[in-house]
Amino acid sequence: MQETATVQPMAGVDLIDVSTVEAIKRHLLSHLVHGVGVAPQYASPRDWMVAVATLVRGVLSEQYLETALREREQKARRVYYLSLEYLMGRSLRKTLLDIGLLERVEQALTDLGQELEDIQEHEYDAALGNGGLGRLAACFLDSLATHSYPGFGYGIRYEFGMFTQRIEHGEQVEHPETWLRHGNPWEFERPSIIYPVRFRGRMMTFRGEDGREVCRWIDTEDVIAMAYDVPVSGFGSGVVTKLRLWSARATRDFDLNIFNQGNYIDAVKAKTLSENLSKVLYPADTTLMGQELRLMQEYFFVSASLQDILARHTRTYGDLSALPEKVCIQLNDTHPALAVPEMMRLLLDQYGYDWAAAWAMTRGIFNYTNHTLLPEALETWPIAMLEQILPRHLDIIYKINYQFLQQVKVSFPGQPDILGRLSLIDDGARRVRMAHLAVVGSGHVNGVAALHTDLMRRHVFADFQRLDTDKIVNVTNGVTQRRWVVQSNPDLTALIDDCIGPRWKTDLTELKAFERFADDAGVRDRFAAIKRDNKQRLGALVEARTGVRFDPAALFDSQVKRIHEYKRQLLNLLHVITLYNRIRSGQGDGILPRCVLIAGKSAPGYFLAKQIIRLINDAAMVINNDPACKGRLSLAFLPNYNVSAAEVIIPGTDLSEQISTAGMEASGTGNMKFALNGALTIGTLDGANIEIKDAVGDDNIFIFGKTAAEVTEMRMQGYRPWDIYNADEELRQAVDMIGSGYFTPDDPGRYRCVFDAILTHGDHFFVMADYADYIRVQAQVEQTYRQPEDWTRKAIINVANMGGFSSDRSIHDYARKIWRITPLKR
Ligand code: 26V
Repeated sequence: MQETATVQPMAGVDLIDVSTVEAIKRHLLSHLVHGVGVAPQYASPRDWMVAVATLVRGVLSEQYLETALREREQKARRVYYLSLEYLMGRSLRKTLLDIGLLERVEQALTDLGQELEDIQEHEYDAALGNGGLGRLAACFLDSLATHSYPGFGYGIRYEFGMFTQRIEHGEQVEHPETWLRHGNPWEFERPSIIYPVRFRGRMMTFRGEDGREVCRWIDTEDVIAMAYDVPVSGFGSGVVTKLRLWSARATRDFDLNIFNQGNYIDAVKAKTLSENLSKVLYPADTTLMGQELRLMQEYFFVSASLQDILARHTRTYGDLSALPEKVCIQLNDTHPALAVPEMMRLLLDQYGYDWAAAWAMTRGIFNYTNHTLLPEALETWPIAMLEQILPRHLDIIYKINYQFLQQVKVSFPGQPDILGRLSLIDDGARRVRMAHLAVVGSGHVNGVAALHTDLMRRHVFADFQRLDTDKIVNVTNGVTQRRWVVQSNPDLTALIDDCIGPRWKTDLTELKAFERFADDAGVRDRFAAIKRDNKQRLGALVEARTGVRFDPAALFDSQVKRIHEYKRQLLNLLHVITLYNRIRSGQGDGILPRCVLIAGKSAPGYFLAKQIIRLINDAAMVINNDPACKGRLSLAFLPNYNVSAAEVIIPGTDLSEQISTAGMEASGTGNMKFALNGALTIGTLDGANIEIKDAVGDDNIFIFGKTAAEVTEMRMQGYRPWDIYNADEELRQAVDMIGSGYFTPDDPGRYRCVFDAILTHGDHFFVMADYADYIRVQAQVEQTYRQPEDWTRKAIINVANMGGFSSDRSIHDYARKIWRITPLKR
């Protein structure tokens, strides 16, 4: 027996020596020669990037192994984050900052004739996500590790992440993103961590020896899930969280069949088919229900993750009796909601639990976050498809539903209507409602901003709210200040450090102390100079990628996010066209010079969103080439918006556009990143904008437009966009230019569909209704920007009052309200 309980994790292992610049240089040269296989004098910037990443990965591995050991020793309760999406972006500079090696590595590289600034550009963005939901998952991993929470992420290692967007003749063209083509220096391949995942087949039910009903799922088609582990560092905590990504492999049976059946080509085809499951991220964030491959992807991911969780738990604790005490699983939207019936299946069919015990455990483990109320984005799956692909799960879902509706009957006697509304099955459409499944299977359900949670309670999930008033809770989103300020805005970081010290990096509420510097002229000057430098950098990026010149003396006005009708890039464009018309009609003399930047991807099948991109580009061509606009108005659409582009755009922006139709943007997180970097917001009372307004104060934000309640009211009263159009001269002119082909004289009908959307078809997103107020408030923006002192003062007040919008706060909220986990002890 050993004397001490603490195990020496790395006993006998030489930890990597990164304590000096000289040691780092030796490691880098060695990695080039022994790892990359290239002589240092011939190494390319990418080779250097790989050498640095490999060195850093080694340090992370040491920290990860130690973290895992502490978790095991402390028998810590852990949260597992299940998400089909992680929008990580690049990791090199971020990780160097986290582990405190940035300066030493920069110096080492400089000594070796390289610059980190250059080589970091050769890392591909890990873009395993569509937008807000995926980026939130990435921020959460950062906060978990930084605050030493026992956490673990599961996802899919898509071979093709989010597509690359090119603009050809003004139109979005999607190109596959082959981010793995040079390998991924951050991951650890785990060929021995594999699980079979089964599909199709049929069920066989019989009575076991004890008389209990036993279910067998037989004649299945199987795929293997293989793990790849990506370590995610915390800032200054020494804790590393694991992100485990599954890759689909054909089973060995395939290989055997190849030899046995003699039908070699068909066997290889089948192998390729099963490996398709982890091939590509679905690039849509609304509606693709009914795509068989997507359903299979969701189940593949869920099944592998749960098998892994149960196997690991059994290894540590002997059996599953402590599972609900030690394991908590967060469902990131309904995409992993099949985890509920899958957990039941594993407990019933593999581990031999009876229904009541299995259901009690399952309900105690899961929680579900809802990220959107848009009806078309709420997942449902055809019963017929589930029957084919996951017959056992459909069976379990029916049984869950039956028992759930029995309870509903008790709670609401004599109200048969409510049964149909609450049912997991939409009988008319013959579909399974995944959100209902997730709610019924979860202890807590949360929305992502106060308004969103309120709307959940009052509308989409109103019946569930009546059933259990404690289940639905709010956890407002947040963003990590480590990536979105420390890494991407180093000069602002230095200024804040000089004023209030460095504690805000792990406790953002400390920023409040920065507020008093709004009255310090010296700090204001420095703040303004930093913004100016960041605008210079953004201007250079815009010019390099679009050819449009952005003069840093102008107001930089940005709207960057997925292209969606509800996010209303069109409203922004109507403002730009209005300014253009004023300039054309000779009213341009007093106008405030403004550079408008729009960026974002459209789902490949979302016709109107793609037309909006094209319209922006066509309008930009006319506006930017009109001599009357020179020095007054520029419009650019930056192609291929991604995390790396955001890191340049956000610090270089003066005005942040957050102009969704009230009630439709669940939270927004870009809104938080901009305000935290000293942009002022123009926005509607939607999502987290409301909480941002409450934090920064009404004088320091530009709010306009109808409220969510007013939008609902207008919809019920019968909304008449034509009346608004007819009554507003400037609006009519701008809309007519779109509808009649002003920007595309060679193809005048091109944007008729846009005109129809905002008029003929009823303007579902209330663009007409909010136009006049938007234009009015944009004029206030101009007035304020003309008072640079005043503007900068407001910007500083914004930064200082963003303390509540760190993902650290979100994670502390989840830990306390939902997960019941505590940080690891040292
Ligand atoms: C939905 C669907 C529907 C089926 C097809 C595939 C797919 C993929 C993703 C989604 C989820 C879209 C929901 C989403 O990203 N919501 C955003 O979540 C952010 C983080 O909570 C929030 O800030 C944004 O307001 C919200 O739009």
